[in-house]
Amino acid sequence: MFIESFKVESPNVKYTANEIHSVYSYETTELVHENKNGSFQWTVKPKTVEYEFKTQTSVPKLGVMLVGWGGNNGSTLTGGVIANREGISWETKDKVQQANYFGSLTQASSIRVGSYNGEEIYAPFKSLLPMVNPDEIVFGGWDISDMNLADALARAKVFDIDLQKQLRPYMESMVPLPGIYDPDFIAANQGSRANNVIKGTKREQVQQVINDIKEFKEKSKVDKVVVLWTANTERYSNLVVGLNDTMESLLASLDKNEAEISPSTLYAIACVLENVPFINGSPQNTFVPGLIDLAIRRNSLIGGDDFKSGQTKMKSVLVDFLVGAGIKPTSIVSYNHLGNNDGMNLSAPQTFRSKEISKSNVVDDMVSSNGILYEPGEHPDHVVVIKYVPYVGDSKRAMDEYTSEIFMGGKSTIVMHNTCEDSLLAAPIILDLVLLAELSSRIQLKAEGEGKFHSFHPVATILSYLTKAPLVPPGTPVVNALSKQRAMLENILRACVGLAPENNMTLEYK
Ligand code: NAI
Ligand code: DG6
Repeated sequence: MFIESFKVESPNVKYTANEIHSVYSYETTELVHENKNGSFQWTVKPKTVEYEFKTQTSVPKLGVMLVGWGGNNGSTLTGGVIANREGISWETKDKVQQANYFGSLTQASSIRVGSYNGEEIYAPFKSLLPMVNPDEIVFGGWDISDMNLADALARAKVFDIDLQKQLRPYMESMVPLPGIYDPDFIAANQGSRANNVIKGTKREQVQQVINDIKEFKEKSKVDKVVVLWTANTERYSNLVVGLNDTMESLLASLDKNEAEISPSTLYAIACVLENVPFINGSPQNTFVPGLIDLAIRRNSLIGGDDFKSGQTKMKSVLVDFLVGAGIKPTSIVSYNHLGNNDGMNLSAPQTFRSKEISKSNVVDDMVSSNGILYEPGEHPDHVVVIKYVPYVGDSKRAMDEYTSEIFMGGKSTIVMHNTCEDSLLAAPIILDLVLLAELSSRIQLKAEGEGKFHSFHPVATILSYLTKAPLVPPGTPVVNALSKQRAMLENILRACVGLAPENNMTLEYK
C-alpha cells in the first residue's frame, strides 16, 4: 500500500515550529586486532553512539546555477522542470505524455515505512523530510555558448518536437551568462562553440563568477543558491606541490594566474569563497587537494564527481550482486557510443582519459570486499571504450560484457545492451544532487561528547548514490555499491526523524 505522508511519534523525536529534533542510537562496531603467537586475532565489539540531529523545516526558495546551462543536460533539465511546473503535456506518436520526474530518487522513488495488517506500507522518498519542490527552482547559469535555452533545447534534439514548441516561450529569454573558457582543458573541437566568455585574469574570472552568483541571487529573489558543473568534461589538472596541493598554494597560484588551474576549479573556488555549494557532474579532478583543503577550512559544501547515470549504475548493482553471491567477475568490458556534443568532446584522448578513470574505479570496493574470490591486489580485467558516432545523437548505446568464474571452474557471461537518451538519465540526477545538497545544508548533528551541533562534513558523501566516483574526505572509505549508497542516504534521513535504519529483518513475521 502507498501512503502520501506520515509523522513520527516517539520520545526520540520532537517537532517544533522550525525544526525536527531527533535522538538516534547509532549501532556500530569497534574493531581491535592483536598479534597472538604470530597471527592476528580480530575482535569485534558492538558499540552504540548516541547522536542528535536537528533539521530546519522551513524550505528556502532555491536558485540553481548550472555551469554548461546551454548544454544537453542543462537545457533538458530546465525544460523538464518548466514542463512539470506548467503541467505541460505533449503528443508523441504513442500517446499524450504528461510531464513527470521519473528517474529522480527524491521525486519518484519510495521508502518502506512499516507493515500494517500484514501489508507493507510505502511512502514517497521526499516525505521523509521537508525538501524543496523542484517545480519552484529558479534556474540560471553560465555557458561558453551564448545560445538561448529554447534554441539550445532544439540543438540538443532530446525532447519531442511538440514539447520543444510548447517550452519555447518560457525558454527563449533564458540566456546563459558568459563562462570561463580555457581551450587547453577541453577538446579542440569545442572551439567553435566558445562565443560567450569571461575575459581577464583567473582572479578576475573568479571575481566575475562571484558577482554573477550575487546578482542572480538578488534578481531572482532566491534564499539559497547551489552551483553544479554540467559543462564539458575537462582533462585532468596536473597535481603539483606548491601549485594546487594546499589552500595557500592554490590561492597563491590564482594570484599568479597559473595556467594549470582549470575553469572548473575556478568556478569551485568562487563558490567556496562565497559559501555556495558546488557539485561536479563531470569526471575531471576539479577538486584538486588545494580546493578540498579550501572547502574544508571554509566549511563549504563540495560534492562529486561525474553523474552516475546508466552503464555505471548497472555496474555498481551487478558487480555488487555477483561478488555478494560468491561469483567472481573476471572481465568487465564496457562500450559506449553516442553522438551528442559530450561524445564529440570525449573523442579527444585527454578528456576521454578523465571519463575512463571515473568509469573504471567503480568496482574496487566490491572486489576488495571478498577475499575468498580475489587474492590481495587481484582485480578483474576492466576495459572502457567510448566512441563518437554523430548519427545517434543523444541516444547513447551502452554495451557491457561481464564474464565471471562460477562453481567448479565454470564461466558465466552476461551481456547487456541499453539504448537511452543520455540527458534524460542525467537531468533527474542533477535535480536530486541539488535538492539533497540543499537539504543536507539544513541538517545539523552531534555525537555524544561533542559539545556543539555541526553540519555534515563539507565533502558531501551523502550524494554518493548519484556520482560515479564519489568524492570523500581524505582518509575515508569510498563506497560504490548502489544499494549501500542508497541505504546510507535513506537511513541518515530516517535518523533525522528518529526512525531506525531499514534492516529488512521483518522479525514480526518470523
Ligand atoms: P554538452 O556538451 O551538451 O553540454 C556542455 C555545455 O557546457 C556546452 O553547452 C558547452 O558550451 C558548455 N561549456 C563547456 N565549457 C564550459 C565552461 N568552462 N563554462 C561554461 N560552460 C561551458 O554535454 P552534456 O551532454 O550536457 O553533458 C555535460 C557533462 O555531464 C559532460 O561532462 C558529461 O560527461 C557529464 N555527464 C553526463 C552524463 C549523462 O548521462 N548525460 C552522465 C555523466 C556525466
Ligand atoms: C559516454 O560515456 C558519455 C558519458 O558522458 C556518459 O554518458 C556518462 O558518463 C554516463 O555514464 P554511465 O556509465 O553512468 O552511463
